[in-house]
Amino acid sequence: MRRFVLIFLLTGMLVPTAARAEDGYDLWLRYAPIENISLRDAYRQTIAGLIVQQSPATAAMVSQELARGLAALLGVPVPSRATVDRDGVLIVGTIAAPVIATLGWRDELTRLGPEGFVIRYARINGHRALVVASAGDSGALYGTFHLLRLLSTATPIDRLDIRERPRHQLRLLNHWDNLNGSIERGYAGQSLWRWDELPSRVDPRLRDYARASASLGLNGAVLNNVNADPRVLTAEYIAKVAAIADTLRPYGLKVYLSANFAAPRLIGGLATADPLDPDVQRWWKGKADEIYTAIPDFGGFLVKADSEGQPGPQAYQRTHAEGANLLADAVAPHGGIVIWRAFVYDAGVDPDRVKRAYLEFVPLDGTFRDNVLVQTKNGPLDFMPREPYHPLFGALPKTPNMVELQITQEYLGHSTHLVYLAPMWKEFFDADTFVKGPGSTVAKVADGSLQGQRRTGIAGVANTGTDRNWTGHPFAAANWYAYGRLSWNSSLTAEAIADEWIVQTWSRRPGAVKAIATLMLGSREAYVNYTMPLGLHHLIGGDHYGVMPEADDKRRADWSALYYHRADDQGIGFDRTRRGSAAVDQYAKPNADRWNDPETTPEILLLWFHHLPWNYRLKSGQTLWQALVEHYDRGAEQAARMERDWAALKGAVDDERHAVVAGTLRQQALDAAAWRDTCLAYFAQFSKQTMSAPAR
Ligand code: GCV
Repeated sequence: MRRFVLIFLLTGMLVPTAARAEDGYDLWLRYAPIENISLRDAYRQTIAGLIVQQSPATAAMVSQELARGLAALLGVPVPSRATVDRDGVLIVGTIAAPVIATLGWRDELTRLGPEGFVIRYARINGHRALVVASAGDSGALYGTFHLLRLLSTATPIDRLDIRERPRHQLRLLNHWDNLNGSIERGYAGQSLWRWDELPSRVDPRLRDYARASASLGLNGAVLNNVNADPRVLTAEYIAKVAAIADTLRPYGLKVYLSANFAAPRLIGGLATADPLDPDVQRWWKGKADEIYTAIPDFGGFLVKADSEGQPGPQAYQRTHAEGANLLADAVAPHGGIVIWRAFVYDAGVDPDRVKRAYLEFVPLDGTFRDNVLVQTKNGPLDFMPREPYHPLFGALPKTPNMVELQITQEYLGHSTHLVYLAPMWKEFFDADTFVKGPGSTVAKVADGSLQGQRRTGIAGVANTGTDRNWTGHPFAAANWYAYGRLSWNSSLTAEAIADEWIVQTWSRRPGAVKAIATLMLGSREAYVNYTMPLGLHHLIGGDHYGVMPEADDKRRADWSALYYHRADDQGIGFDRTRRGSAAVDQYAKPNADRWNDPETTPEILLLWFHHLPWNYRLKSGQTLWQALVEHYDRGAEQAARMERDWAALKGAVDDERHAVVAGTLRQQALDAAAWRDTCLAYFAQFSKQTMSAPAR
């Protein structure tokens, strides 16, 4: 009997889950049935009926999502249009809704803003109801997704009292999509927009793109590549963009466009694009009016200017601020904004590429219009697997400085390597700039709390495409997810985000969750170990994938591996101390002083800041060469272990996706070994030392 009871407890509590073919399309919105019967029953009692009260377009989205999610999670459809005549009704609405208005939450909801929300219980007509309420439609939608996430992650909800608001106002995806359907640095198929079919047909898939983005609280998408084709600003394309905007709008997503600075010349028939020329100013105003007529809530323009061949104001001896202000004045009457990228590295500015953006932008602080944000990559070079934070963070106190992260894995193994990026982004957000004393983290610069910027934002270069699973590698979806969650709240931990994503995407079984989380959380450091140990960077060629320490690009020195590693008989690394390029002095003290001295520089960034002899002694007592060998070895071993650990998960997750990931991990292990062997053989020419690590 006792035995029977035990078996019942272990198995009888679980609802058998129906086998389903998994192709990754559903992302983290799989809504797999809750296996634990008592939890499922508690959910069913708490949410036995629905009332949704907000403006019609978003109400439809909320109702559809709840119908879909609840039916799948709870195993029964939940009736909508309920009335509060018993316990167990879920109410979703804005303060304008009659049922919410009676609750006395107006001030609190107003303080949380139209994107914030509360989720808590209320007594209505003497009955206990669960309420998701917001000052705005978007907030009610985000609250709905938040609640569905709690259910999906099997979180008890009997005592909820949640208050949320986003940390950054703009939470954008930047799509580097070209008008011919290709995606620059995209590794998951073609552009989702299918420009050719627009505006007459909008791919229904765009609704799922919008759902997934909205489920994370993202609120905008820049549709086209920053290397911008000016034709996107023609009437033909504005109509296409308007069709996308109509589809994304109910999900709280605004559309933005990358603008080519020379558009007045290239498509406007003017002889110049000089920002101080009245005809040019008129042209941009007219263009903005035209866009806003078609898309009244158009977000604004993103501009890459005077960078990598893109046109900009400097051709007319004007500054970046003069260029940005030209477009800002054009969109200002419509409430639009301009996002001006700080990714510039004109070789004439300084011999060290990582210093150039700071040198150009710091003198311009305070000269941009109110509706301009500067957008700065997390590091001063270009999305390397590890960089120190960009010195512009904290150095533009009078300018909103928007963060640009790269979700697509341009320098992190494309869609072949499993690399979970949240630990890298957390390292960035948690870095202390010291600009206002200890605790002046990048996170506080970015969310405006340190320096009081009125506008804030964060952008992620998207990794989505037409691949059935959206992101190519099934685990690359975790990076879209993590980006969205951090853009909402940069204080979430990489661990918590991984757990949430795994539970919603793969399995709720604790053993599987732990094993997958371990694999994910170690993956970024593994990638760093086999591609850029101790801060050594850019050992790549043009495809930004394969190992190429000998790369010597004749077009530009700063596209060459040789420019960065500087290996010779004496040693290796880039001297950015005061005896070298003095890049350290772009950082506030004490970072500048610490990083000026190899003894006080964190080892993870040693060769970023220093050129050191091969026999330089690290704190461990190892020589620099020995440490390099050990890191390369460790990285290759970590990649091999990831493959083994994933193999052990066979049967714990669905076979379809398991097989896909197993295939990519095989390649990753091979690549990691190639990185180790190639780099060590190459550097051994200079160090004249053996590759003395075990097992090779
Ligand atoms: C869109 C790097 C990439 C380019 C990209 C550029 C940028 O250089 O390799 O593909 O161009 O960054 O961010 O503008």
